[in-house]
Amino acid sequence: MPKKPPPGFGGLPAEFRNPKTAQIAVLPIPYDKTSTWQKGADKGPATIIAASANMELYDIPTRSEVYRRGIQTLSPIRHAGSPDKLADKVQKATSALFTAAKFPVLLGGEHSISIGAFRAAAAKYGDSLSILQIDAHADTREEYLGSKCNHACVMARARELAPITQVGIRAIDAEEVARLDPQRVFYAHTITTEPDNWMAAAVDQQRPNVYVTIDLDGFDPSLVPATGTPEPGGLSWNQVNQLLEMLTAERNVIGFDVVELLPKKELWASDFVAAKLVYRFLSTIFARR
Ligand SMILES: [Mn+2]
Repeated sequence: MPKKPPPGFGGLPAEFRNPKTAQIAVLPIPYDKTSTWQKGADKGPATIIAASANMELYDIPTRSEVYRRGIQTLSPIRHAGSPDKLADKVQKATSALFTAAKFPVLLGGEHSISIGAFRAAAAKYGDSLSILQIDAHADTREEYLGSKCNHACVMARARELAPITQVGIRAIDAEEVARLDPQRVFYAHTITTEPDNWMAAAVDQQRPNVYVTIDLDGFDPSLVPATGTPEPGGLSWNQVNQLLEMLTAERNVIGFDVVELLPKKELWASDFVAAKLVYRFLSTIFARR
């Protein structure tokens, strides 16, 4: 029998996933209720965690081993009801992590899982908070299919709490365009044709504390094809990493989520991109602490 990797993100030995000492907490939220095209995002968290057991734990750019800070993996939030009720549960769980001084990493699930985390972050950081989104879709519909917490409304809920910055956007409804702040949207087509000064502009407009929400469809589908609503013309691995490095150098990142992986067995590279993204971002953040 092949040896089974230890449970939890990173496949870490017990001493590095000890809940008593871990500085980082991974919260899986296998929720897929409001997605409108392909289903299966509820398989995302377990798939990312399984892929993460195959990563090298030394991060080359930061020359660090962030797992030594301790990464605990919490029991998943399992919820089959409305996204509105889910937001309450996620808010409570995220607030508890802030109170325990643990750095929260939420794994979706579809994008509606982020709403509770935005609320917890806003409750803790108030006017010093901004929210940075990487995504193909603006997700700024006021209401969709009868809910204000549908995945298509996530960033409309976010901007009620804090200023938002949207990066990689390339799918939007005309009604959403009319209501957004053009200074705070970095469309994918401008990112890919202009030099990298867009990154400094995106970072400059952040408040001191930043929550980051990463929808994996923000990447180009040639890199991450396993999402429910793929859109061509997305960001590259290096662009996303550069942006997150610049952000981390200039601002305090207080938590993040990675959402919308829709695992397909034959597209396993997507699973690994998601796992490595989580680990790289953690390495970047904690190398400065
Ligand atoms: Mn999204």
